[in-house]
Amino acid sequence: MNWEQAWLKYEQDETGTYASFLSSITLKGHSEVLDTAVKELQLAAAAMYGIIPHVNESEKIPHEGIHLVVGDNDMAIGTEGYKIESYGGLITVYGESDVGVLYGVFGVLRLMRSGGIPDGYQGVEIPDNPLRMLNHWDNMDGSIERGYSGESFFFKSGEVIVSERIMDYTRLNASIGINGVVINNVNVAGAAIDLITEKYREPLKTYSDIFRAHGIKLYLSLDYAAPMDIGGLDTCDPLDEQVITWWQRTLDALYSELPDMGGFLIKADSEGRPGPFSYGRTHAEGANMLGKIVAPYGGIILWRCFVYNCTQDWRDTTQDRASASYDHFIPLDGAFDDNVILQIKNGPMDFQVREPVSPLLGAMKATNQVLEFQAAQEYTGQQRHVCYLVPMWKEVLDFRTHCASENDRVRDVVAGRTYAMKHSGIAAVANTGNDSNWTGHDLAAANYYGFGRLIWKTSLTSEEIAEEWVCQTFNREAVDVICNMLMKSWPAYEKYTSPLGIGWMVNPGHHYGPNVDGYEYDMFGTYHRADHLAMGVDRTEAGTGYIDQYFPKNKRMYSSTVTCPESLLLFFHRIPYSYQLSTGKTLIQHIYDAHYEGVETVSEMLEQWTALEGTVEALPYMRVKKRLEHQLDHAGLWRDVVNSYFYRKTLIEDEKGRKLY
Ligand code: BDP
Repeated sequence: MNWEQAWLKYEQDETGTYASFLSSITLKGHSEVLDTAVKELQLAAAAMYGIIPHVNESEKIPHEGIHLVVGDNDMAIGTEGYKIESYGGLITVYGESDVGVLYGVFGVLRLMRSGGIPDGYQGVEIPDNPLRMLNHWDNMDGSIERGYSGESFFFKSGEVIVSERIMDYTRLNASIGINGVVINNVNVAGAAIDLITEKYREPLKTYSDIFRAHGIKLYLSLDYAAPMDIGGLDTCDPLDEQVITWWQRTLDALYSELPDMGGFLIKADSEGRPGPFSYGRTHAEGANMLGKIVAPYGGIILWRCFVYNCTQDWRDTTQDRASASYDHFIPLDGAFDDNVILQIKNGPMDFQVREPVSPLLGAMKATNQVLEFQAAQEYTGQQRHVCYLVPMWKEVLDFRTHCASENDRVRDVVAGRTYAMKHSGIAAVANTGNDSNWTGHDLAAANYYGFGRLIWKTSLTSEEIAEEWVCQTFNREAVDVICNMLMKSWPAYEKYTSPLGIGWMVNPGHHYGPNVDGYEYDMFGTYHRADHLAMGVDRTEAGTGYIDQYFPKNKRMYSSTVTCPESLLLFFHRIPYSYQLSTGKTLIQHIYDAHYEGVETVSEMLEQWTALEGTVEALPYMRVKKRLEHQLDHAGLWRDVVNSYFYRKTLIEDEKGRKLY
């Protein structure tokens, strides 16, 4: 094995603090999940203290060591929750189920290596979100759509890979509470269309077995046109009997061998994907057809709401791509079956560095909803720039939708606290690959770790999550510096890229690096609409009317330039360059200054990192240093391109007399 164990590398602990606890494990009964829990403790004991714990099978309460207890406790902690208690020489982990105990074991190991477990410690953890999922955009040729960490570790040259890395990956997921994984790209193409056929059954069974032993369910992305692409039919109309029979036969066969598959993720009728629309059917008709087939197996259908007409706002400034999801799905509220869940991106556009919260979240009162984040940094530096996304995700989760008088934050909606939803939760587009450090940039693993921890417990702060991660990945001496770098990385990225919520300004296609007009004069565009006087998109009632999609309080807030949060000013309004912001600066001066400040922060980050030489292991130290050097250079390019662009548009000089090109 030449890859690294990310935050699960259990390092030697010379203090010996937990050696006696890890020297004996007591439990009664067996299950594959409990075996996983014991194995993890054994791994930790060996690496941290060089000991092989004694495993006792007993009903009696031991005096020391670690005691794993399934079932027997008087607290309502749900099927995935756990309780940890530490008294004298004994740490007890209770769970109502074996999965709860496994999460508890990871909880114990995390505490041992970050905050500590003092005598008398008692802690109860119950996950906030029922579905906690990763979506991989991995293709069967081994490439990853929007992947910035090497190739896939699931697929290679049309085959499903079964390697030790799958085991390590699964452990990483279980340690942060992930309970569902979609392994293939939602833009299903090539060999992936066959994943549901007999051909790939064996390796998928192996995946499913490994996942099951870690409390995780396997999901696949489906090609909605599969009845045509592999079934030999000439339609994929969801109401056509032959189509229904084909799906029934195919999915029955799949479930007969993979009985605990979680279900399927589908992107239909968007970005060139076929779907029910093509046959004049609704999304509900399209999704429910599949829902009914998988329901007897306890399966679910995750139906993505990333649906828009790519060319709708071209040559028509009253049209607005941001409105698309809401327009499509609101009329269908209540029409989806119980086991169908709509998966909604956090913003109305597409994972920009700053977007308002999608107005769909909270607006559907009778539809299961899952929120979708993107850990892969497609528009946020592609894992060559540091951009710690947990603070962004927290802002989304904390947003008050005003869909109800209480419990109306996004985090309430997706946890199922606002409306009675049968299924809900959070998914993220994964940021992993086969690079030895998993995420390309070593610091991007904070987004992988942070995603899991945050959706498990949305009240954790970004700083707490960062600190835990640094303690387990690097070491305590590096905590302050690395946390500080992480915490300033998203604001810095925002400053040196596109201003005040307008987004985009990237090179089309690969989406890396500045290109202010890249998507401007384009029929698949997303527009800043800058001319020599003003920029931004008027989304008020006088403009595209998008703000109507929010509940009244938010609509009012966004409709006025005074109450609209400044960070989103250009998303909602068209603003003259001379407009004065709350800081007293004009819009144009803000653009100039913010771009300098952002680059300045990156330069500080590079200095901070350089000072860690010797504190952080040499290999990651060098890798991160190289990427920070690139980031500094590239941030400078962003600054100069954006500032010069607006200087030439406006011919307004920078008050500070800095060079413009
Ligand atoms: C965009 C990506 C594109 C994906 C699409 C999606 O650029 O590669 O196909 O999202 O979410 O961000 O399906």
